[in-house]
Amino acid sequence: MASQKIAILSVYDKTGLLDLAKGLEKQNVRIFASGGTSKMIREAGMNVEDVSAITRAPEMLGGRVKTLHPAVHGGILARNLESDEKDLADQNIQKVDFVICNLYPFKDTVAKPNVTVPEAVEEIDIGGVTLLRAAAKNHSRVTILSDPEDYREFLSELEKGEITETSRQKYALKAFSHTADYDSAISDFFRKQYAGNGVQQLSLRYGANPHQKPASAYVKEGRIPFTVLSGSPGYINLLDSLNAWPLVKELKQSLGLPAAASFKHVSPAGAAIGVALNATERKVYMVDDIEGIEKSALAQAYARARGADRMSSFGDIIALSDKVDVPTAKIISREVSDGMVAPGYEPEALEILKKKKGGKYLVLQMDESYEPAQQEVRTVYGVNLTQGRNDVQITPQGTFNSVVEPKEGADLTEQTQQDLTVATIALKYTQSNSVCYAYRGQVVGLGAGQQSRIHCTRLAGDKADNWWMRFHERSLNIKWKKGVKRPEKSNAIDMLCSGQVPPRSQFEVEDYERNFEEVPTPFTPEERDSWLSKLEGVVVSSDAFFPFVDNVYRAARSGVKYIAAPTGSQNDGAVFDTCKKLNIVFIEQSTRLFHH
Ligand code: 93A
Repeated sequence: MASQKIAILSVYDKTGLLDLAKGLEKQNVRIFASGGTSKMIREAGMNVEDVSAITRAPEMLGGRVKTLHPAVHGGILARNLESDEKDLADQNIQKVDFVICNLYPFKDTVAKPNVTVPEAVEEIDIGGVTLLRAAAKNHSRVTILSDPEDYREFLSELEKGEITETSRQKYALKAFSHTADYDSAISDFFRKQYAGNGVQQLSLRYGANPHQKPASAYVKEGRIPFTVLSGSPGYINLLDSLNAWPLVKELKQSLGLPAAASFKHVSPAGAAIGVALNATERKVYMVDDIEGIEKSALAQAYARARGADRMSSFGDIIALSDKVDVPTAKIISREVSDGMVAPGYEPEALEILKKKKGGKYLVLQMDESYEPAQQEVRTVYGVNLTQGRNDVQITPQGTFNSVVEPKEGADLTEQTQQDLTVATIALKYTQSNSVCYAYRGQVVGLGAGQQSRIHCTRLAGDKADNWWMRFHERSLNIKWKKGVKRPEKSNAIDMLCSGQVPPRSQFEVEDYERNFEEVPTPFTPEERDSWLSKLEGVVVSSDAFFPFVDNVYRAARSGVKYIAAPTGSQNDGAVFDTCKKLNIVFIEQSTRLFHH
């Protein structure tokens, strides 16, 4: 006759326990159980022995040691090996076949308001986790049940004789997941208690919206890679900062010049490297009065990044690749902005920034040496999604040397490769679909987050056009009323340059016209066309292939002479032919760069 099977039961949640015990008893399984579990079974009139009958030691330390004993774990962990059998025989230990265990309610306890560390500590299950792990480890022989939902299925299999290998595997996986989840709840609790705010975790006021509470940022190991020097970051501030920082870091690495980005809603409004500004650019970007700007490549990079689309940059998060100097801080100090991230700050620059927004301006210092983990994880609607990080490097020569059209004699200058690099690195951190126009080391038009590619190409192209209309003499020589603020100026210039004038309603007219000493004449379609035709040498990059030739037509309207995009569309041939007809160089950029 086969030897009697043995089960160890130790459950906090006693749901279904008596039915399970009844089923085990019916199958002639010998039941051992820890204190409370055995009491419940015994009081229901069934046969049960205390675990102490195996350990020959009483439960002690007020229950902290119940099942932690070699007699228990030897019986669970033993394999069907001669040497293991001998060890068990020498110690007079019997093999355990089934372990049924669920853990102290640590999560529920710490979810209670004002829970103390001692209260939480008492709910850290040690013996139960050990039972689960030991039995799950030895699942080739032992069955581990950690979920009362599984009792019924287990019993019906047992009635038929054996627990199948597939079931044992399934239960083992469940047990391992249970302990992993349990441990992460414990480390989560202690991270909040002991790591100190801002070290390994940071409490946030709320998530994407004020009703999304609680919210925090944390890393599982080590330190958060930034320090809060001023203000307190919000959830979206961090989404922006943690996308904007790698963008400027990579621009600097690839192009060797200081770089800047201006982010809003997790896409760049602008991004640029520190190419020297000419006098007109300084005026258009509203930085012509900044002392020392010509000596600071970083300040010029930010002036360009902010200058691309001043409307979209309103309330931005700024990322800078280099230590922030005074000219850069001065530009930032008078713009409407939410916060910034940079690897360092000159003391005087930091003083200027700390005064912004009545001391509430967010200033983050990034740890330059920080390298994120290779694997990214996020949760969407309760489901974890993981992927390898997008660590592809975009470099001028490495990425943009494969000219598809024209077949011969394409003129790919260093400037072109540089601008393509700026556009493409910007796309790498832009919500898809995305298309970017760049010129002289900066983004001049970016279309983000559109479901249709042509809409990205149009949006970005229209932005590039507006940007270029700002260089028109009429825009440059606007006579402002005294006291008109910078955002109001940006708004009025945008109205004029994007063809929104003359305004329609009387209210709108009044609102618009009160900005000017002398109201500028709206641009006629002919004036627009004539000025736009003067823009040349713009580059375009796309985060994925162009499915239709309309994208090429649209790009060509904004002075585009170079397009870089992945290939693979059924329409590739037509796209190349259209480029050829319009005298546009098509460069294959072989990596798709969707970003979400
Ligand atoms: O405090 S413990 O970590 N020490 C132990 O040795 C131990 N063994 C099982 N808690 C221990 N358990 C847990 O006790 C089980 O995980 C289960 O949640 C609970 C069942 O206790 P009782 O049978 O006394 O109700």
